[in-house]
Amino acid sequence: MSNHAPQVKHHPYAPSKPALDSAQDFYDVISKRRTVRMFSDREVPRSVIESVILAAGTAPSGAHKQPWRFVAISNKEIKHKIRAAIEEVETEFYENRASDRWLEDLEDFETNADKSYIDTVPWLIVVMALRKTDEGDQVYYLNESVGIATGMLLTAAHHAGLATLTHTPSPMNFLREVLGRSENERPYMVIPMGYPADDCTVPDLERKSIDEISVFVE
Ligand code: IYR
Repeated sequence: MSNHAPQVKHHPYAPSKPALDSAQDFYDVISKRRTVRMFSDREVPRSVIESVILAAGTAPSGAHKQPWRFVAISNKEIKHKIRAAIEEVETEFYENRASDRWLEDLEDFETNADKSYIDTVPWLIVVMALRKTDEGDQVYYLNESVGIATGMLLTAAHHAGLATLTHTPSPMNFLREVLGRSENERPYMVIPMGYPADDCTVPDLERKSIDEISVFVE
């Protein structure tokens, strides 16, 4: 197969409102995204998850190698297996590996090694970074590419009214084994995806202002 893609006419996306209105509308939507740790067991159809994954798969990637795979798990036994394995590494983290400083930084989030929400949430998406493409091609900017795709996955889920949690148990190579994936797939992030629990609470956090997060050079 030749890698040489012919050029075709680009059809730019044109929002129905002027740029400022569109930008503000989207900010209104995305600013409601919160990382949650309390999920409902309300079902989410596979078709919704497929659309969210397709959206993530539109991310740009180095040389368009699309070096990602999204493993979507709803199987209760497999989720439970993953919960048990994650709780094991997290127990080690909280008891031995984390510095006092790190634990102090986590206090606001009231996190601990109990990951029972994995049993409750309808879907667990394990994002895999591909060291090579399925055709054996070299990939480029792997972390950047998969990071962008993961951000788009979170955004697409939020847009569909679903909540997520970005979870990075460490180490997480055990996931490859539990899921029967090849050596070529490096577990990158674990993302519980579903509706928040009715009584879900989140930390009262503030986000940085435009002046703090930007510098304009005009
Ligand atoms: N991985 C652990 C700890 C943890 C670390 C960070 I940095 C967070 O923002 C949240 C949690 C856990 O999942 O509990």
